[in-house]
Amino acid sequence: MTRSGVYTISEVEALTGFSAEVLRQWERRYGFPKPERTPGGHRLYRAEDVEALKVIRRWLDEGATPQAAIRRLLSQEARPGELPQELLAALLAADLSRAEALFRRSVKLLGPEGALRGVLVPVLREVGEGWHRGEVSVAQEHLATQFLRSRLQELLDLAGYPRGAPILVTTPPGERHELGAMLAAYYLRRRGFPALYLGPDTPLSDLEALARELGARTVVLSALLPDTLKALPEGSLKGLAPRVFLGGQGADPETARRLGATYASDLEALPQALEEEA
Ligand code: B12
Repeated sequence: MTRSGVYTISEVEALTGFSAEVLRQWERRYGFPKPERTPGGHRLYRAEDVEALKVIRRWLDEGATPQAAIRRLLSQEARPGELPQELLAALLAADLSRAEALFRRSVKLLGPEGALRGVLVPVLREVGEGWHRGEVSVAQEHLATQFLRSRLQELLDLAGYPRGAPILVTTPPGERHELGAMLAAYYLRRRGFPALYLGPDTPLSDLEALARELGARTVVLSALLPDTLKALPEGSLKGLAPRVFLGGQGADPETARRLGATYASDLEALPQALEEEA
């Protein structure tokens, strides 16, 4: 196994007995199994794919055709439109194996970015809003956020780490909402930028020192709470690195300007903004 829970095609061959040729053919014909790709284009399979292939093997041994077995496997799973709702229900019921299967299916059907945008972020918002309204307990919120955070971290790890001077990604001091920063790091990595996610709530003096030490030319900050930004003195983001981008629902162009950063309006446009500023 290359990394935790991730397998190369030859490892999947060894574990399931299906040849690489068969695996690629099924992927083309049936869209299953649908591995992630490394930036170099190599297939990376998940533990769930290996488990599903073992189930398929059993059904083939019992006389099913590959097409029928794969159809049967896929039909047992939730439909795309139901995924956020089903995942939310699984998380609130603390059924993590179902939650895991639903998230995998989201990635399979929608691709990693589609699953993040269309499933992970809406579910996270719903859980958090439920918590803010007092309908979801602190324990349920923690479990769900932790689960979703780990899935995002996993995708971030799978996206690989391109070479070059790192781009430091974090949240401003006092800001504990970290999923926006993790998403920003993910979008950058997927597009070949060496984004390094530091975790949330980094003191500005430490951030500046680290940027200098690592030769980072860019810092990206995600802010959800406008008040944490209001508390910062004028120009306080300016010296962190040659280029500092500020985004997230707590940020706006005026505040970014006051603090000495460039406002980034959305994640899709962030990689382009970085290239333009370079
Ligand atoms: C989950 C959550 C939490 C979790 C966070 C867990 C974690 N590890 O991150 C917990 C429970 C800990 C929490 C705590 C609090 N929360 Co809260 N939380 C949320 C919730 C539900 C979702 C936030 C989230 O992670 N979203 C996922 C991100 C990815 O989505 P997003 O923010 O929409 O991001 C999009 C864009 O903004 C953009 N983006 C984000 N970052 C960046 C960066 C760049 C560079 C770019 C280009 C774009 C970009 O892209 C994203 C995708 O479209 C929001 C509700 C909401 N409506 O957002 C409240 C919310 C943010 N929380 C809020 C509050 C008040 C708090 C607390 C103060 C509550 C309290 N009394 O303790 C604390 C503060 C903690 C702190 N000091 O930071 C308020 C903020 C209100 C405000 N405007 O000030 C909100 C809006 C809830 C509400 N309706 O009142 N929260």
